[in-house]
Amino acid sequence: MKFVIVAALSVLPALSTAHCVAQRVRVNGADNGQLVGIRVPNSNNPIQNVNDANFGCNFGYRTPVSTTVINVKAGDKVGVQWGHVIGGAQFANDPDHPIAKSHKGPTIQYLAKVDNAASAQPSGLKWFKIAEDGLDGSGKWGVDRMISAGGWVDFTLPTCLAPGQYLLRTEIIALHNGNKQGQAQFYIGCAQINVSGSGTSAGTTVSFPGAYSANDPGIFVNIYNAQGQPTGNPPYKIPGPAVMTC
Ligand SMILES: *[C@@H]1O[C@H](CO)[C@@H](O)[C@H](O)[C@H]1NC(C)=O
Ligand SMILES: [Cu+2]
Repeated sequence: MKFVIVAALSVLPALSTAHCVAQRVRVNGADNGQLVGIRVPNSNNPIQNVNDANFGCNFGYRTPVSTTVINVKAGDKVGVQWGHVIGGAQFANDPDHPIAKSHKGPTIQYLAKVDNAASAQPSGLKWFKIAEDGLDGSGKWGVDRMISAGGWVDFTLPTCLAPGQYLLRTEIIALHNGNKQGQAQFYIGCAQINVSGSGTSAGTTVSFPGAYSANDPGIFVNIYNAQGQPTGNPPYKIPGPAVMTC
């Protein structure tokens, strides 16, 4: 019987440790450098409990935490780079870099207005969504596009975004085990930005933790089609509020 149990465990989806961590920010293609202007956890482990107190900006940061606040303009193209570990691939053709291909799911970006992005505490903030990339009609996920782009997820800051300092909450939800409640994997990082411009707008705000539920249709979801391919069962509903519009 012991053998049977071991065999059963071994058929759980592999690569459960092939996690990732957000670690760089670029603005209109200009890379600010590793660990600059972003709070980067020491561990690449996901959070799985949507009610975790650290669901805003993760926890256990690599020290010293960057005190840089990255200057951006409303309308700029901002990118965050993810990697399996800090520093990139561990060897040529590292299959777990920037994340294991199994980890299909959406990439999502939120902002919260703060007085000082370098020192702001993430709990109790009001977050609004500015970008998201889920499942497209060809069965490709935001994570597939992130992998194709070498770990980068680029998005455009709304042109009407009010100026000021913000925490940028960047998120990947890996859904390879999403058919089991509580097994979706949330990868979260927070960058520190200072937006200039003449906009006056924000989006509908939510709290983290609070905005997601373990049984949201975009979290507790089987992404495998009848052939067992991770191409989703469209339409896929990305969790959280609607993306801010101008
Ligand atoms: C934020 O941007 C404004 C406008 O460009 C600038 O005056 C201010 O000094 C910046 N603040 C920080 C902390 O960089
Ligand atoms: Cu993982």
